[in-house]
Amino acid sequence: MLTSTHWGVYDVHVENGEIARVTPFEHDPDPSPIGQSLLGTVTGPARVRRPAVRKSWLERGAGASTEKRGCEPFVEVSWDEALELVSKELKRVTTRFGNSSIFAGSYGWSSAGRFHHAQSQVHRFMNSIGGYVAHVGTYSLGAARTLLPRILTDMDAMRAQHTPWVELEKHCQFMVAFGGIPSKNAQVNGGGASRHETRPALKRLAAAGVRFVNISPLRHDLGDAPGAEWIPIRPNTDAAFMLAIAHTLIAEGLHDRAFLARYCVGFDELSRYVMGEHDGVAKSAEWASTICEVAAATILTLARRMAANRTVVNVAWALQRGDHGEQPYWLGITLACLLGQVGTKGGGFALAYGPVNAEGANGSTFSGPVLPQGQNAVKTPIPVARIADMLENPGAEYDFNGKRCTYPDIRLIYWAGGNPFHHHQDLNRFIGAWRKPETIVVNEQYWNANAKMADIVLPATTMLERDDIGSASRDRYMIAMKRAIPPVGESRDDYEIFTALSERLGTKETFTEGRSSAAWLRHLYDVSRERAQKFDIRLPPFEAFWSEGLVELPLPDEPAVMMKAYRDDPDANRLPTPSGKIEIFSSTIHSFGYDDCRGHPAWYEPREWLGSPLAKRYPLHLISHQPSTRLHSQYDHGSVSLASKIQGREALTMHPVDAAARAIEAGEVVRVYNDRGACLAGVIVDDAVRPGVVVLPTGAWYDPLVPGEIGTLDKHGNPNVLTLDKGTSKLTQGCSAHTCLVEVEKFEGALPPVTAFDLPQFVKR
Ligand SMILES: Nc1nc2c(c(=O)[nH]1)N[C@H]1C(S)=C(S)[C@@H](COP(=O)(O)OP(=O)(O)OC[C@H]3O[C@@H](n4cnc5c(=O)[nH]c(N)nc54)[C@H](O)[C@@H]3O)O[C@H]1N2
Ligand SMILES: Nc1nc2c(c(=O)[nH]1)N[C@H]1C(S)=C(S)[C@@H](COP(=O)(O)OP(=O)(O)OC[C@H]3O[C@@H](n4cnc5c(=O)[nH]c(N)nc54)[C@H](O)[C@@H]3O)O[C@H]1N2
Ligand SMILES: [Mo]
Repeated sequence: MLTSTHWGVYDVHVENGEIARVTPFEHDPDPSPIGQSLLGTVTGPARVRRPAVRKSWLERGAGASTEKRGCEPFVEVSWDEALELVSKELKRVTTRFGNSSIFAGSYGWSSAGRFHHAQSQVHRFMNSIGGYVAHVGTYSLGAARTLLPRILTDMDAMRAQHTPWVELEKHCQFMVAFGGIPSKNAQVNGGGASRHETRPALKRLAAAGVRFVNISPLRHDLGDAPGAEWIPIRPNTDAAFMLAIAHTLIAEGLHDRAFLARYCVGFDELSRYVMGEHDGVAKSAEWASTICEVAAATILTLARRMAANRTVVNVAWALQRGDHGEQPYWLGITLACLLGQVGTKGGGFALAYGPVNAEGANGSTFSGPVLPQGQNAVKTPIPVARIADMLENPGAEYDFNGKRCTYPDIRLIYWAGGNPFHHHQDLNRFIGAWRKPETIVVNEQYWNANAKMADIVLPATTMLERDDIGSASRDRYMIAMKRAIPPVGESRDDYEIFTALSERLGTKETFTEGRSSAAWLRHLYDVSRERAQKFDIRLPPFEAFWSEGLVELPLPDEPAVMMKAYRDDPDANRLPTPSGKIEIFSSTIHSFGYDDCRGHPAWYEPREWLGSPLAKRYPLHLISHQPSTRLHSQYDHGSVSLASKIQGREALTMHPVDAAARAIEAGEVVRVYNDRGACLAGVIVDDAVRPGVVVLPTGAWYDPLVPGEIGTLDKHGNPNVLTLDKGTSKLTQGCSAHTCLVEVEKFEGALPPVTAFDLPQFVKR
């Protein structure tokens, strides 16, 4: 039976009602091992099996002892009782405070199946009962999604144009990759990754003579491109590095004046800044070398090579997930404009190859079923990563993308398909903010911190327990995901849960439109089948698709070339910016008057970085990047993730010099700390990371020494007890996770056991 996950398609073999084996999809040239983590987890002990309610909430109702979230026992209840409690509470809150007091932005990746996509389900449900406070943007692309439409085009429109590997192989000569092209990340793709292409492609490109440069604190970020050169830049200083390349190109007359004049606005403003006419500081290679700790000669040589070759400037999403994350994105595009190769096969910019499998895949931009979410009557969404600000400051004003906005007053939170105790920064601050709402309801599959920190937990099925369709833009196969096993425990599909709640709230017809899940699946398929015709794709009828188990989508007639249409005819294909051109200077952004994001890209010191005074106390920059052994927190309790732990803790990589200076040896457990918090981690010593930088992947399930307490030690290695919770700028308010300084010391004393995967305490009423 095929199933699709965000990290690949697998054949799931069931024997005696148990998952016996998981084998890779036969058409996948480079399957991800993460699929093996389904074994033993889906039917394992960490599943939420019955509805459960936090004891004080059950006894005393909404708002009872919210400081006890995370440390109090749960009482298991029947579905009938749980649904009655939740529906009554929704009625109370909406009647008394209005729908704008419900936060159900519910950010998160959920599962790959498109109908049972939990985030879509909860949004649809909330819209059907009068709306909710939503989120805009993502943790992935917070700065980019808001910036790009102002200077280039919509992020998704741009993403769909990425020149595929097959073309780069023929035309690209030089790949300059900021943040590398980490194939650990390309294991993943939202909605599915049926054919993993990135790792084999990097090898083919290298064999075809493409030279790679990895500008990153971590050598492994281009570990799969044979012969890649490594420039170990100081984290969060890429904007300075890029400005110095611009300076070199301009000073040496290597920039393409004709391209800049025809396709861009604002070169003169940028040039004045770069040459130091504003502030008397030329943004030269010499200038950048002290900020980035990269030799000036290295920057000069790189700039000249970029001009002499057919060059792609690739900027990993990670670079905009830091304070002032707009700047390296704006500058990456600007560098490609200076080189004048935007719109050519094999040149220009990419944003980015590496984060997911889709970029570089030569696939159709068609994607299959989407559950319609309806209309939201509440018009006060927040930028997704500003949740703690919102909870702490109801009624407060903040800047966002040219507007003054006001935080709503949240009384109830409903989450399905995401894990804020995985994804949000500064978890100790967040735990305090999380105490503000009167009620927190989650639909969860596993007893992770998301479930343990809630008041009411409703057990949700996994993709192996329901029928669904897996599909993603530029992915080659659409997958019929057939139920492999019955629901575990008393778990129910999110759709069933919301149907039952709607029934109690009198909105069932609006939510279900009279369809069962089977009817929805067929309906959504039929709608997408019709839409496919616009892409010249003929999909088989539903029955044929379902019995075949998959459908292969045809390749596009012509592979995409990033920005080619614009290059070919900039008048007929004006960009959706005010000037219709690429905006190196944006008069709109300039008009907002923000001190942290002016009208042209520039260097701003991040809140904390290795060049800041804080580095005296916390001399190590923490990179909390995506984990290679799982998707975020999903399947951290699976075999693949567990095998990578050291003494049960998440592995932290540090440079031999930094380890020796602290008398730390590989395999030991350390305490990683700063003013915001502390966690334990197991140590890997490796010179693949730059001195002064430590790397601790995200996703270890939050595991407090004293549950529920603010500031307690995390025993397991969740980097978000350390990270900075600050908007990237007033313009974009994205997440700044990669901006974080820490210190590391050997952990002395008795090692507390990891309890992250244990069940909470249950008591009888
Ligand atoms: N420090 C740091 N933090 C980061 C980042 C970083 O780089 N550094 N990256 C950020 C980024 S880019 C992202 S996208 C976020 C990711 O953050 P999330 O998307 O919130 O992380 P996941 O672990 O994927 O959370 C999915 C949750 O949904 C549950 N789930 C899965 N399927 C279903 C389902 O069908 N129904 C229900 N009800 N639940 C389901 C899972 O059990 C899990 O708890 O993290 C962000 N956080
Ligand atoms: N296996 C796996 N793959 C995933 C995910 C997962 O959880 N697991 N999550 C997916 C998601 S939701 C997303 S959004 C994408 C994210 O994709 P990215 O945002 O690109 O991923 P990261 O792993 O955070 O960062 C990539 C690399 O950037 C480097 N880096 C960090 N900060 C800096 C900096 O300041 N300068 C430079 N030059 N380099 C820096 C780090 O060394 C890091 O390894 O990944 C996706 N892919
Ligand atoms: Mo993401």
